[in-house]
Amino acid sequence: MRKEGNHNMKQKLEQIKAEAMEALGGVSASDALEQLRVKYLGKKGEITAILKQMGGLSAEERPVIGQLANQIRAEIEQAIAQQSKRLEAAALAARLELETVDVTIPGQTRKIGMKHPMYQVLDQIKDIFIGMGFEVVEDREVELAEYNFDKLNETEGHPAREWSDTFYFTEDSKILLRTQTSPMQIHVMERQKPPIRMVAPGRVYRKDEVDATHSPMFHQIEGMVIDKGITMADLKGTLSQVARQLYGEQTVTRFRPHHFPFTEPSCEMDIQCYKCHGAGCSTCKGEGWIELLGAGMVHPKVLEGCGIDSSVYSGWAFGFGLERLALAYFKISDLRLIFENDVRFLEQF
Ligand code: 2U9
Repeated sequence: MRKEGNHNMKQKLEQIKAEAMEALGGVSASDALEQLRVKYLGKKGEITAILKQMGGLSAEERPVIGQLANQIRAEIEQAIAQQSKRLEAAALAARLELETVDVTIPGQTRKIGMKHPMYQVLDQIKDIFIGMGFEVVEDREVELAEYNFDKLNETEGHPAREWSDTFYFTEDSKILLRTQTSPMQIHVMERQKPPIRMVAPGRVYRKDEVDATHSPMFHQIEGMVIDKGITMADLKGTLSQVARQLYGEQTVTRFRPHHFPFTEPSCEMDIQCYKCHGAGCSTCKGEGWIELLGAGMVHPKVLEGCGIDSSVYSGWAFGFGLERLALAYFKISDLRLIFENDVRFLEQF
């Protein structure tokens, strides 16, 4: 009976070992491994159950079975430890695979915006004037006709005041979208005593159909100097210097007589073509000269209308369209490109 018990227990232990080893080989998760450890080696486990039965064995048999049981426990423990290591290594390999970064894949480039070409030109012009001590002024786009026309010596009957030319807000034609930036100079003269040195950039509106050279909204920049003893020589000297800073030191300027209601005398300033130096080419359309801006001595009536004594003070003013200047500066052929904001166009500047 005892012999049989001994034999049975040995067999049972070998069977446990074989079963445990097989089960361990198939384990693929650490919690399943822990379950097997409890099943075979735990307090209520199969080996412990065998050891508990050893009381029924003889004094000679007990150490034999005990030794065998301990040996098998040790073998299972070792197998569990090995399997645990294998599982950890497999988990690490899987994580490395999952989290691999391919440093050879080209990075995602971020599109960085840039300043609109017209505003690049405007910034340059503002910087030039700021460098000469001018103040940059901005003001309202909805104006009184009085400030947009009357105070600029554009009285009733002036063609620019036609309903077909101007965006009016009211039937009585008293409120409108400014057609020029000039009312900003009127506002400055009304609130500030000379000396005045200012530039006034901004949007202006006219009832024009859109085409390659027209838009119902465009930008102007105007400027004005008022002080004692200001003459046409100041106008010519300052504007020629601006042209040289914008187009290069070698730039040659010329002034032609013109007419504006708000200046007397009035003129237009051309620069000699920077490409052909006066010979005539495609840039200057064979002229040798490129028209840049209009200017003149502020009309005494305009000064007086703002409460400035024209026998004491005089001044000069200039104005030009920013889009037109930017088109020429960057050799852009169509005004509409300036407003469409197609990035393929904008990226080129
Ligand atoms: C005041 C007094 C004088 C501003 C000036 C021009 C000449 C001029 C236009 C040309 C084409 C602008 O883009 S455009 O429509 N302007 O040529 N502007 S002198 O003279 C002023 C302005 C305000 C009080």
